Amino acid sequence: MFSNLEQTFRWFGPSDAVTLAAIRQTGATGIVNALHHIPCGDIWSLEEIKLRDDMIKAAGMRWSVVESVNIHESIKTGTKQRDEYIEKYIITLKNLSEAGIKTVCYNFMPVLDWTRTNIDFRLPNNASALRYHAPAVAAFDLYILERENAFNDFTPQQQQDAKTYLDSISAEEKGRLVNTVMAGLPGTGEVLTIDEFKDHLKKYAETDAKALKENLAYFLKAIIPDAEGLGIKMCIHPDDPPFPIFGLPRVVSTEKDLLDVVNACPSVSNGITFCTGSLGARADNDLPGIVNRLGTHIHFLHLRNVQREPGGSFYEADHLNGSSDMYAVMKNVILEQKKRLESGRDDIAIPMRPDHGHKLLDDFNYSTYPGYSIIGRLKGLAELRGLEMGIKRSII
Ligand code: DNO
Repeated sequence: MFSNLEQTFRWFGPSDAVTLAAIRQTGATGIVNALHHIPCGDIWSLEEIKLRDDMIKAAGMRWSVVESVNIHESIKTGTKQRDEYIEKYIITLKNLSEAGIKTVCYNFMPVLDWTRTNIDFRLPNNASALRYHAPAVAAFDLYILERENAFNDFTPQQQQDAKTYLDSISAEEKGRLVNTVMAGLPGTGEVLTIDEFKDHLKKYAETDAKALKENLAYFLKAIIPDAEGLGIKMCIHPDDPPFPIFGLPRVVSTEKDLLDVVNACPSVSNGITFCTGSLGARADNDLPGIVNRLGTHIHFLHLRNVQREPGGSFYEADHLNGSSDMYAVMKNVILEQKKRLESGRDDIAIPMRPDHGHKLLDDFNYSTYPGYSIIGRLKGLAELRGLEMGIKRSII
């Protein structure tokens, strides 16, 4: 029998209402963390990294994965300053490596990280989930942001649904929608104003999907040789949702996109964060098949489930239920571990985390980052580790 997946849990740092002591009780042994207080693009000093690492060690766990060292917008849009930011990025990687932290997650989504329209969507049992409601996004785009040419991106039916949705919500709900959509990077309390968002959009006027993909390849070619030398495994996180929104391109949404990423600079250091929740929002993403075909590049697993709804909407379901077949995904992950063992690789214990969780029970008494409640995630982790054990014992 080979080693299990490494059970990890995301922690947002000392300001997180979920403490390291609480996380330890979930059974997780690894922490997924970032220095969220350092502005995107700035170097993470060795001192700051060590300070954080010491906190995690003192709590009896290890800092397994950095999620994320975010990519400066100039790298995504390919401006003149990008080389300067790439140099800084590499210094951060050097410092992380020196501190012994070797798995680094990042994403290449323009301007916004993940996007939801409702962070308190009640399920029949009154648990609270996150939801992406396509008519709400369209309403925001067409009638609140009033983006130029936005009407071209929606069918007459979608425009009508957006209007109906907008007319049905109160002023307060409208304010909540704006705040939810404009929430910036996870781990920060930052919310963009509409004007700031419009300024960001302008910067993408010249950057279509083709250019964004080229800029990603440029970034990879620049950093991967250093990452490889440092023993760092980079793992790109897919787009969430995995399709373009607000006229912004998205280039890490499908299996083909992931293949383009790994082929842009072949190296063990150029890998993937396999996020079932992000990729699973598209019915045409064959999740178990992706693990089967691209498993060798997977350095980090985000396991959660979405329930797809008609018209591109979805909400976050229980970890084992929803539109994606978590059994089939887990089975192929275990088969990937077996392949690694047989080929002499030593990265069998792929770090995985229960991605997001519902708000349940006592979770309502804490203010946590949307999706990052403790009990909801503990439930997800417990289910996933049981699934892993059951499958492993029956097939190995
Ligand atoms: C959401 C997360 C994402 C993820 C980044 C990775 O909960 O999965 O925010 O951390 O996109 O860079």
